[in-house]
Formats: sequence, structure tokens, C-alpha cells
Amino acid sequence: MKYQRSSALFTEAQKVIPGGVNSPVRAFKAVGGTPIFVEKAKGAYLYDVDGNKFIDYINSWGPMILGHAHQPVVNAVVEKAQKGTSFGMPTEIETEIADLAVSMVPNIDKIRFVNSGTEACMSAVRLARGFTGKDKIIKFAGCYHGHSDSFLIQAGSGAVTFGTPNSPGVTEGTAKDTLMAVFNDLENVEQVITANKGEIACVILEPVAGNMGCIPPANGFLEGLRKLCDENDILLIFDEVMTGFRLAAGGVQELSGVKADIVTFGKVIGGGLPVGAFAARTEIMDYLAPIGPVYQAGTLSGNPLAMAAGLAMLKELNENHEIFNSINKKTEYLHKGLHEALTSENVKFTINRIGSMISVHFSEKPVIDFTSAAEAASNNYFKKFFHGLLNEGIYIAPSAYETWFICEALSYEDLDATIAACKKVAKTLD
Ligand code: KE4
Repeated sequence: MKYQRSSALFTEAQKVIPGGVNSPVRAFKAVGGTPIFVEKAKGAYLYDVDGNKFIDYINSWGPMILGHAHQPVVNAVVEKAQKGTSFGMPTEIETEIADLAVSMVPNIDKIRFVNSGTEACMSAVRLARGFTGKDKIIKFAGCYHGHSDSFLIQAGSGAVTFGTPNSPGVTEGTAKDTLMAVFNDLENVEQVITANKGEIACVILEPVAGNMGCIPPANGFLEGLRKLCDENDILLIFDEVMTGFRLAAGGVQELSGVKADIVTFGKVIGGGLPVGAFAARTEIMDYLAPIGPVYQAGTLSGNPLAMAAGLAMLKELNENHEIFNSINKKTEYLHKGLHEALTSENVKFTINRIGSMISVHFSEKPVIDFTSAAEAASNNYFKKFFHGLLNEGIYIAPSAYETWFICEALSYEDLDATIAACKKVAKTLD
């Protein structure tokens, strides 16, 4: 693979954009090398500016569940754009997609659209604080909810003390209201709640973690969180930015049967355009301005083009639930093939998978939380694996902490090509 033009474009980009990218993970810092500049994409394939073709397992970090440039989505956006791109006034399509999302997802009556997953999670936490009148939140190490200050926190000293900032610019004042817990460890959550009795507004988590690689909840974990929240008057927020409209039409609430109080969305709900959203029962959502006291706003919230893209995608997913079974079967097929390819070369690895989310971890130990995910990522295997696959025309996330995303446009020939590439690369992972 030759990357001359990507390399030249990256040099130019770095002169005027910090790190040459508009989101850090794109810069290949974790895997080394030069980020690839995309020229175009269609279906399961990316075409870079050097004419290289890749089978895409990032799919824009999740939104492209039907494949790139999916014609009904493109048509909807083009048609809408002819009528104007933004008004800052209510439009009918916002109600249409709101009605559809509310009909697809359990336990929500109303939804507010924003412009990113970060904005959705930030707003959901403010709403939980406003609704409960309490300040503290619990988040889990390794779960990512976007770059709002309250989330850029790492575990402080001691298991039940508040967190400390993990980015300059985040204040101790903010950090003191974010408590850190261990994913899949109910006992630890109970300790944190007990040490902060009556002060916690919400627990926020990815109900299936996707930012430590893919880590499903342990049996009983979500049910246990629901029980602890009910016993302590705490709202449970499911961050379904990644899992929403991917793991099922109704997301993890549908899969697990566990009821969240607030659910956040992003990625798929926007069909590839900038959309986030948060939703809850009426009692909670009516706390939002303009009818309630909790302020939240956005110039481009409910943007007609973004709503058109999201509505086209949600309609197709809602009218054809077989898509979820199909991408789940493709993921299972890929899992089996990757497992055989890596086992044949005596590589130490473990694969996590749920629905159409899958991740390869280069450790023999189970990866069940951030500590075990970090341990598995603390070697050079992933870097070699990433670049080896890239050279074979397979584009996976340039970080060991990310999940592969399967899209419906992937054929079984694509999966076989991926498995064959993995087998070839496995030979180099000495
Ligand atoms: P955005 O603000 O990036 O739209 O969404 C933040 C977010 C919230 N919640 C979850 C569960 C998420 O996965 C994300 C964003 N995901 C990352 C990929 N793991 C986005 C990629 C990036 O930062 O460029």
C-alpha cells in the first residue's frame, strides 16, 4: 500500500489543524504511522486519496450500520438540502424522527435532539442533577461518554473517593462531583454509593462497553445497578450512543430488559450526520427548558439535513429487523474465523463479541473491565496487528481500546478476505 498523498495531506493539515485531525483517535497516535485520508466510501469499502481500497470495520465509529453512502440516506439528505439547510425554527421532520425513535426504544416518552454524543451525555447528566437536586455522578473507568468536563476524570486514590481530572483544563471543582467505579463490579458500586449517601444524582454507563474494546455486562450487573439506583433514589443513565439502534432496535434496554431512566444516543440515530439525542419518561424530560428549569439549547439541534439522514436510517432499521440478525450472524462468522486464524499461530488473544460489536484483545486473560483491557493493550501486538491488516486492505480502529463495527453491506466474501488477512498477519505476531 502506498500512502504518499495521505502523507502530503497530513503534513498540510497539521499546519492549520491541531495534530492534523479534528478528533484525536484519527491521528494514529496509538498505532503509529500516517493517518489515511479518505477520498470516498461506498457500502463496506473505503477508498483513500492514494487509490487504495479497504474493507471498513470502523464505519465512522458506528453510524454506517447500513454501509457508506447508503442510497436512501443520501437521497433523503440531497432532497432536504434543496429546501434549505438550517432554519433555527421547528420543522415537521423533527417530530417524525422523534415519534419513530420513541416507538422503537423502551421506557422513553420524549426525546431532545442535539449535535453529538458528547452533548447528549452532558445534557443527560445536567438533567439528572436538575431533576434530583443532587450533584454527584458515578461513571465507570473505561467508559467514554464524550469530552464534557464531568467525564474526563480518572479514579482518584482509594476505591471510593471522588475522581481527579484526566485532562488539563478540567478543574478539581468539577472532578469532585464525579465518582469513579469499576465496570462489572457491583460491590464497588455499592461502596461508592454508601460513601456518598444521598449525594448522587445518577449512574452513567455504557450498558455494553465499547470504549475498552467491546465488553458486555457481566450476568446480573445491569440488574444490580437498577436495584442499587432504585434503593438509593439515583437515576440510571444508559449511554447508548454506540449501542443504540445497533444491538437491537430498542438497544440494550430491549436486549437486557433492564430499564434506564435516561438514554442517550448518537452515531446511528444521525445516519452519519451530526446528531445526538437524550430521552426519558415525560416526568423527567419536562424538566427541560422551555417548559422546565433545566437549560439546554443548540443552534443546529434538529437540523433538517441531519434529521433526514437519521430518519431514513431509522426507518430502514425499524421496517426490517432482520438487519440486526444479519449483522449479528456476520459478526459471529467473523469471530469464528478470527479465532481459528489466531489460534493456528499460537497467538495469546481473547475476542469479545456481542451482537455486531467485536474486539480482539492480545491477552489470554478475560477482558472484563478497564484494568484487564489496559493490560491486554500494553504490548506491541495490537500495533502490528493493525498495520498488518491495513496492508492487506482491512481497516480496523487504530486503537486497542476500540470496537470493530460490522455493517450490513459487508459480504461473506469480505469476511473471508478479512479472516485470510488475519491468518497472514498472525504469522508475523511473534
Ligand atoms: P461524540 O461526541 O463523539 O459524537 O460521542 C461521544 C461518545 C459518547 N458515548 C459513547 C459510548 C461513545 O462511544 C462516544 C464516541 N465514541 C468514539 C469512538 N469510541 C468517537 C470517536 C472519536 O472520538 O473520534
